[in-house]
Amino acid sequence: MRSEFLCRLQALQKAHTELVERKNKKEVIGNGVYDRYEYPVVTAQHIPLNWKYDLNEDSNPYLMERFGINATFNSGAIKLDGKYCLVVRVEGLDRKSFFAVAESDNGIDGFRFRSHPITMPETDVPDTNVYDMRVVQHEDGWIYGLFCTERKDPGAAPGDQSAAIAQCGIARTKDLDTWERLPDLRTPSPQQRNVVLHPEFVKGKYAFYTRPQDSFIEAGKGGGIGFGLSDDINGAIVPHEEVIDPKTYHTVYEAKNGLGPAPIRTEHGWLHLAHGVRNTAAGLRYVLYMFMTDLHDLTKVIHKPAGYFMAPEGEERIGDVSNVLFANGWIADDDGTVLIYYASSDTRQHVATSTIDKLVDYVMNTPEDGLRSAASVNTINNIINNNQHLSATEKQVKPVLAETFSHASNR
Ligand code: M1P
Repeated sequence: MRSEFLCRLQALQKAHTELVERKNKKEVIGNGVYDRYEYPVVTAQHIPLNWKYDLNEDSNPYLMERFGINATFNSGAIKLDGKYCLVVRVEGLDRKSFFAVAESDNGIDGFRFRSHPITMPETDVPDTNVYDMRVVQHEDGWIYGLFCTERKDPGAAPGDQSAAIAQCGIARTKDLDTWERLPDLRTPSPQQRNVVLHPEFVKGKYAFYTRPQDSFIEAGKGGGIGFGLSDDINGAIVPHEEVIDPKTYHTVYEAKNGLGPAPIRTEHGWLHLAHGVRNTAAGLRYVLYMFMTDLHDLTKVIHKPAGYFMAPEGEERIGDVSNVLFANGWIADDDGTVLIYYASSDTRQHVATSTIDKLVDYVMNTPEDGLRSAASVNTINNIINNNQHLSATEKQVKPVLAETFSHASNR
């Protein structure tokens, strides 16, 4: 007769295998810019059983979790040796985050964690919490991981157990397994989160996108996405941060914003994905938006569609921190496909797919924010009026066969 332990183990293994091997399905129709998928790509349940359970019946007869996982989200992304790799922010029940690599053959399903989480070396000042890695293949030959390192604020009032100082940690690797930790980035700002390394040298220097910030939560006076250069990466110092994409009154990035993954070079300019935050009666709302910067002057925003690119929908709206989409990883594939790895509500990791052509079209041809209601009405009237000039045949809406949209293929 099988023991209770064995029955439970087999049930856990079956559920895990079914989850990891589940095929993902592209959602029907979409908005023409990108396609969402039915299932998240990485969840807390994807974590290998042998990370959570002591599998020895003698020491764990009830087969109970010894290290529970709360969430898997905000992943950096890179294609390496033909695999789609996510450097996932894994958060334990103990609230501490760490990094772990999950990889897949097609980028939309079948993500499996490598055998161990990343053992990230530390600087002389140990990290209390590390999270939100941006992974970039730099032209110097290294893969860099820039992430937030958080430590208790030594100046916090007695009894204040939440005041923290956030800074940008920097590490580099060739294989995502073994990492060399470099000194944290130094900038004029007392706090730094959402720092991204530009993939190319600029004027022979390392270029950083930053987020000047006064306090841990507030983005501070002025604020926005900053840009600055450093002579070196090993002991990086950005002496001057120039705000290139400011937070702006009555927009989706009026409270704060931050760059997502490293930008993608296109023939028209650098494509950027960022998150914007505004305050609501229900708390902060995080959405994703896009813009493009000049190929030669990285501080010049040349196109910026109005409003958000993606916002939380359906179950994405609910989680540990509800009403949040956050993306710090995307992969531009050789065939022009772009896999956008976005997380919802600080809980789970999703993918959406688009192409370079579609994203460039979206960024260059979507009207900009007129910053007033009257300007929005004017934009709609222009679209309606232009449609009126079309011939009757062009305007005719033909019945669409359901099958046109029903073949939910992979990518
Ligand atoms: O909870 C939403 C996000 O809040 C922070 O982002 P930001 O610094 O832009 O406010 C981060 O903690 C991020 O991890 C989190 O998803």
